[in-house]
Amino acid sequence: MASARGLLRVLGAPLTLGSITPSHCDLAPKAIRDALVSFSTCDIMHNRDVRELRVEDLGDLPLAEQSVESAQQPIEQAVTKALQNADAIVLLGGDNSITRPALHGINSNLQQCGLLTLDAHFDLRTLEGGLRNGNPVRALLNDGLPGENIVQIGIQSFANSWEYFRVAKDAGIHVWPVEAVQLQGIRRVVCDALNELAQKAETIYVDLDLDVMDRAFAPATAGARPGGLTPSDVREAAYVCGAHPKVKAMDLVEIDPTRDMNTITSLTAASCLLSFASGLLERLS
Ligand SMILES: [Mn+2]
Repeated sequence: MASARGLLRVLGAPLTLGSITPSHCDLAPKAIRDALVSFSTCDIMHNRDVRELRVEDLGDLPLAEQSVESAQQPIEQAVTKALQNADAIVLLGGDNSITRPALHGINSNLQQCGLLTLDAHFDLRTLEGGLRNGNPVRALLNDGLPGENIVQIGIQSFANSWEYFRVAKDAGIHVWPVEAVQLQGIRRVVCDALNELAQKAETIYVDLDLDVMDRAFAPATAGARPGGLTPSDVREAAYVCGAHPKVKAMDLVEIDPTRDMNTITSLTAASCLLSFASGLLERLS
């Protein structure tokens, strides 16, 4: 469309060697892009065609063979560059170890950053064994991101240890167990979380780990458990995040397409990208 407005950049970050359970998350950017073909651009709910938004796909960073440590600087720099003149970016992971460098890339002052995670897990494992997909939030706390600037939505009972729950509480992280999200409704919880973060931060990073979904909907992730969110929940969350003026980046992580069934997980990730784009149009309107 000639009249396309705004700018959303899409960047693939196929890092996979951070996975505690060996994964093929390096194949996810292609799987998500392929899944997009199964959708139209017509948002019925919001009476909007997402082709009204200008979108640039920057392709993939060459990360598939990289260690998490060696990938830090390339991801951070690429995110900073991708955000220039853009309203927001969506990162196609890769495993969850991309979140730390990507957040650094949106704002070099961590005091000014907010982090919203949609994830079944705290990702607060210790840093002793190096950077992994199980410890990006711990690493960011260690880097100086204030715990009060973090909200974690969809944390699953019986999927996290007391030790990490205590780390979250001691750091002042606002935790939304998945049961509480289901009682309150995803829209209200995400809106409240973004408004809470916006009071403390200039820029907000959204980490969408697809394992926040029920295992029935996220077979491509190693970490999903029964009792998680639905595809409509994460799609709605992505829309609300796209619409919020302080959200600069959202990642879609932890998809291993070789484990997927009937492409359900990749399809859901692709629909989250479309919903984020539609939300961004609402932001720009
Ligand atoms: Mn995670």
